[in-house]
Amino acid sequence: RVPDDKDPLSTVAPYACQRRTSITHHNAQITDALDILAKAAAFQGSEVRSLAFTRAASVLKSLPYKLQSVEEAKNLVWCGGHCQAVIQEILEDGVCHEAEALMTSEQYRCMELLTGIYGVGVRTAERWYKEGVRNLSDLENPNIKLNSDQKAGLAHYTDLNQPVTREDAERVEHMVKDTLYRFVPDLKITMTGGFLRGKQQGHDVDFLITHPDEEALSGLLKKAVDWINRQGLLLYHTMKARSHVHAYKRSTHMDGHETCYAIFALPHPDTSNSESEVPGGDLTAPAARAWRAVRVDLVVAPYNEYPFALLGWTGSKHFERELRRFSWNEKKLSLNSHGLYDMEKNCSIPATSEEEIFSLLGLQYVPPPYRNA
Ligand code: 8DG
Ligand code: MN
Ligand code: MN
Repeated sequence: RVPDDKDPLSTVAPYACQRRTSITHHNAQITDALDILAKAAAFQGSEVRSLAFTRAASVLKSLPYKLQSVEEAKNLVWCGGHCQAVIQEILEDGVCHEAEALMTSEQYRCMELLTGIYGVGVRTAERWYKEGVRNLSDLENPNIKLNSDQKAGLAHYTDLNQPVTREDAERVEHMVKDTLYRFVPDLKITMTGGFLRGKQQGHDVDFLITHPDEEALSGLLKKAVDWINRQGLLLYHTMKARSHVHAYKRSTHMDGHETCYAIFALPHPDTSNSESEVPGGDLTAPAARAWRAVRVDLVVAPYNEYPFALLGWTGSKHFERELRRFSWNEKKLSLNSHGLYDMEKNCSIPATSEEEIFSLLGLQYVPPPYRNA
């Protein structure tokens, strides 16, 4: 069926980066179920099926009204038969039995538990599941080898699975800025990720750091991390050095920016004093401690790559994926967190703001609060 201008449904564009998607929307019950189906498919290693559910959920998150019948969904992009069945079931019964069954299945429960450990991805979790791991205590088995990320993730499991509130994030921001400005007072520091999109809570706090003078950035992360460590507030970190990323690496969200993936001990607001001791793990009951563990990502980008890094680190992950897919499929341009490349002319296209990048792609600017695809 050919969409026409009067059809409100025809306004749903096929790429998430062509749509506005707020945090709150009108079809949460349906998208919650689709998000579970997407996650379960990913847990089963079916990336393609997972993406299909994610796309359907994303379309419904951008709808400006509540779906009243499954008929209305038949005109929507990415809402195929399976998605329509989910919609119908929820509209009729108020629940999606498939999602309910998946969520209570042992595999889903274990995969959720294990991928909740910092440093554990789907593949590792799946291997452990096949080896019989069902609980965190099963990881004490000497046959299970944990890398250092995973050991830290396990040591701080409870705290890291406790949502980071906006108040927490603001206190982390204070700590990060206070530290970084000691070394370079006129740095540009932006909190990115979910909090920039207006989320009230997140799983970590992301920061992007830049300065027009490249010299000001050199060695900065190491100095900052050393300082935080001397305050007794660094629980764990790994540094990723700056690396060259090829323009054709557009299919991944990994980039070559210098990055510190850290776990900070964030002192509680009322108890923060320089004497608060930071032990090695979070085995003490959270209430008895004067701090909580928080995951923090610190990213350093050269000034000319800053708009691309900002666009790349603001998310959501699905919005990013769709931006790259749109750039490549519709414009034959390769977009990543370093720049925009014309592969045919073999040249990079500079930009000084996010607005300019959208405009170069022929897209309407989408402000961060509408990137919750
Ligand atoms: P949350 O933490 O509140 O749960 O949500 P989020 O802030 O949206 O998720 P995130 O996992 O912190 O990721 C934020 C954005 O950063 C997301 O769009 C993906 C992107 N991102 C990573 N790792 C990397 C990376 O190594 N390189 C690049 N370019 N982007 C990355 O998460
Ligand atoms: Mn984040
Ligand atoms: Mn992050």
